[in-house]
Amino acid sequence: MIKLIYFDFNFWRIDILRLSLAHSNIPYKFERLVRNEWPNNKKKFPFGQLPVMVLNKKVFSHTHSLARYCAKKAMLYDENEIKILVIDQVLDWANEITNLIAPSIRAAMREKNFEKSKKLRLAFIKNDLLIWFSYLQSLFQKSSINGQFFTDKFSIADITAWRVIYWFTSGHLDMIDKTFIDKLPDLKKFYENINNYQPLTKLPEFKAITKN
Ligand SMILES: N[C@@H](CCC(=O)N[C@@H](CS)C(=O)NCC(=O)O)C(=O)O
Repeated sequence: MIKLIYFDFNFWRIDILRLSLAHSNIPYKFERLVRNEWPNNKKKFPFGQLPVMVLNKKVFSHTHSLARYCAKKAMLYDENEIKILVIDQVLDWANEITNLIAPSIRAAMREKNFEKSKKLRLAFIKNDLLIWFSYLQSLFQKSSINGQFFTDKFSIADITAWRVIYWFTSGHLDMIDKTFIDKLPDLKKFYENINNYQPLTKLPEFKAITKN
C-alpha cells in the first residue's frame, strides 16, 4: 500500500497527493511527523525534505514526481502529451510560487525575524503575487476549452491550482489581501467551480483542509 509522510500541518504538497488518491478511492496510509521533531528526523529522508511516499519499503521524494505517480494511479493525469504538458506546468507553477514566497515564511518561522519577513513579504506582493497568478490564469485561458478544468477533464492540475489558490486566499498569509483574486476573474471563476465540485468537496480530506 502507498504510504505518505508529511508534517503535522496541511500544505498543498501533501494535500494534492491525498486528494488525488482519495478522489479515486485508492487506499493509502498517512503519517504525520511533528514539526518540532524534524531536526532529529531530517537525515532519515533521501532529500532531507517532506513529503515522501513509501512503496514496498522504498522511499520516494519531490512533490512533482509523487504527484505524477498518484495522479496516474487515480486516473487524474492524462495520456495526451499536450495535456500532460499543461498538467506539469501547473505543478511547476505551484513549486515556483511557493519558492517565491518561502523566504518570507522562513524568516518568520525559522529565524523569528519578523521585520525581515515583513520586508520580504512586501517585496513578494509587489513583484510576484499578481504576476504569478496571472501566469496561471493565462495558462488556464489558453488550455481550457470548457472553462471548467485546465485540460477539460478533472485532473491533478485542477486539484493543485485549487489548493494553491485556497492557500493564498484563505487569509492565513500575513499582508496578503485575499481579494487580489478579484483582479483575475477567469481564475476566480475556476476556483469557485472547483470549490463546488462535489467529487472533491465530499472527501474527508477536502473537509479537513477547508475546515478553518
Ligand atoms: N523539492 C521538494 C521540496 C519539499 C519542501 O520544500 N519541503 C519542505 C516542507 S513544505 C521541507 O521538507 N522543509 C524542511 C526542510 O527542508 O528541512 C519537493 O518538491 O517536494
